[in-house]
Amino acid sequence: MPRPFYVTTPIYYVNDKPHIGHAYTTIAADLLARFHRLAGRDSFFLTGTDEHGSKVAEAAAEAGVSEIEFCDRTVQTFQQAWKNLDIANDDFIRTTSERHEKAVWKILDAMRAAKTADGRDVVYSDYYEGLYCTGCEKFLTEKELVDGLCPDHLKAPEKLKEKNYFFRLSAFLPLLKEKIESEEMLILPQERRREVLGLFNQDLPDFSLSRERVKWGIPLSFDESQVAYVWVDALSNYISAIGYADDPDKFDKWWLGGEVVHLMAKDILKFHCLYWPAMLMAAGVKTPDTIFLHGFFTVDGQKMSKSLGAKIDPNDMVTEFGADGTRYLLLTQYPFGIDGDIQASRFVTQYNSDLANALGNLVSRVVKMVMVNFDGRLPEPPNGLAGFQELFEKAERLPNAAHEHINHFRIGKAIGEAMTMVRAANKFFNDLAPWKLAKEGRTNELGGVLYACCEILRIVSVVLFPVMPSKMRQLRSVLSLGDDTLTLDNAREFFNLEPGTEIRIDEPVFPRLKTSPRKESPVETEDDGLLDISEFARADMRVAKVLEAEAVEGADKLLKLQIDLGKEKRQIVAGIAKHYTPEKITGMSIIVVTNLKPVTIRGVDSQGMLLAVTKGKKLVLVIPDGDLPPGATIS
Ligand code: ME8
Repeated sequence: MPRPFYVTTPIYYVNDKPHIGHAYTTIAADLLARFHRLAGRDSFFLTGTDEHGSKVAEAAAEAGVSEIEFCDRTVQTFQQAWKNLDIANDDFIRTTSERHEKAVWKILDAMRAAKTADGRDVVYSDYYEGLYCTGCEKFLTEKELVDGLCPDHLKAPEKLKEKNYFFRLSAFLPLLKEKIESEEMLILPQERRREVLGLFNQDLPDFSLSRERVKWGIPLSFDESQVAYVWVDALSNYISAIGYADDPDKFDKWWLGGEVVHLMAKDILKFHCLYWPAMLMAAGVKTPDTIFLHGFFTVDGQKMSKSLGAKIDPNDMVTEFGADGTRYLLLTQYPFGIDGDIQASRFVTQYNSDLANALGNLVSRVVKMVMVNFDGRLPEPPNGLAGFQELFEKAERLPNAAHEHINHFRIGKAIGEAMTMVRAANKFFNDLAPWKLAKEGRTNELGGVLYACCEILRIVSVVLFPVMPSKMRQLRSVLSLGDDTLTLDNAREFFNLEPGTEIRIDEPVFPRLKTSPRKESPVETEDDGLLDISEFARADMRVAKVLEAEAVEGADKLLKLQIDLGKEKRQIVAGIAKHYTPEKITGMSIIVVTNLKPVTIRGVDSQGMLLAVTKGKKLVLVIPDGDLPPGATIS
């Protein structure tokens, strides 16, 4: 039996409203827990809220209510947002709860009782003086300030001196480093792991476990003049919720016996990758197995920080795209683990292209043909149909391939595999033109095509269930399937649908969304393999000027180009070296597709693709007519 899977999100600050950054981590954690459950693994998914600290006290005072009233109110906005997004967390931890308070006392007691290898106390009392930003809830170093201000909050920090209890971090660093190097505690992606290992070369002073000035917090059991430092309080949520202080069996199962995975963005790397494991080591508790730090994204190029910048309310997205559409869109913008930019203006076209056209249309077309030609009963499986073997092999690989991706946190790739399968099924359907088979009375072949597509849809409905639980349940009910067969094992079987099963659809699973009145196309268009305008419009093509060009070492067809796109400069790799010398192409204006996923070709990063025409054996660049400036959009 695999180890139980325990996944957490950060607990979010209650003085902020939920935005799509919070939603991103929470949806990802939900997906992981659901996927592992599909694969037969016992899973527990925790999220919650971080409710202490001076910022919350300030916000409550501003709202004219007590701190706890303020928290009670804002916690609901998080809980409601998660409900709207169909988040199935197993527990919700609040740092103002009694069980949490007990756990904080317990871990602090354990740390206080601990001695370092050379016999010193792990926890000691001392004075701390520093520049404190109430926005960040932390002391900032001079180096971190920009023009004397906190760069995140644009406020000058206050100079504070106070008595604190300190944690002797230095005593744990060598062992902690070893754990990270040996991957006993795995930090992912590798780039973040390197970043954490780099921190060991810097000065890592002991940190405070308590605060004297902050009043809204958990008072220390051994010194009521102090409250637990908000990060010590917050980090303990990961164990307080699963019984560290009050339910040893539960704690044994999920923490000691489970695979513990913390998800978050890289903004809180140091607290999670250094302070938290060091605290656990001091308290004699196992460290987490994996810390996965996904990317930090911007919205339309703007930073989405706590108090500044653009934010998108996930509830608004749910209103527009539904819970499932929102989950799908957020998780497919860029690979999990790298930074990205979210461009909300692209959501509708992507929804229509991926969900309404590719997936939704396939369902509608296949099921309607079963209803019309086979009286709504699933026909017999195919026998020797062109392209079926190939499709079948792809489908057979899908569940394991997706599982493997999920095991390695490649969420976008797992979803991508399922969508590639959907597109392959569409192609199979189009190639075999079942509408012609129906006209010609070739019932066996027609039935075979429809059966094969229903099978693909069944497999896809399992693999995409963790992403879009309610839509995939809807799809499964079209195929008369319930939750009893909603397992990865079931998806691994082929020819699993019983001929004769009732197959019916009353309304489209993914109705097309209106783009604009002018572009609107009727619901349920037949997919004839042509792109609709909105799909084509997703390609962002621009005029670019070639600034520099050079050959790519070891690749005689490739040139590496530095291009000017008006607002930015980029590097692309193009297979035109046989047709254009670096000298000839330098200075030319060309046309580049700019919104492709970055790729690495022969070890060289390429962020875009130029347009060229094949003329016999020659390649000729497509060039703009007239003197157009770099960055001009091709529409
Ligand atoms: O830091 N891109 O809470 P928080 C991606 N209470 N993810 C984002 C994001 C963005 N632009 N913005 C926020 C705290 N997130 C502490 C945590 S845990 C013991 C205490 C997500 O409300 C991401 O998961 O500021 C990030 O780590 C988290 O929200 C920060 O949430």
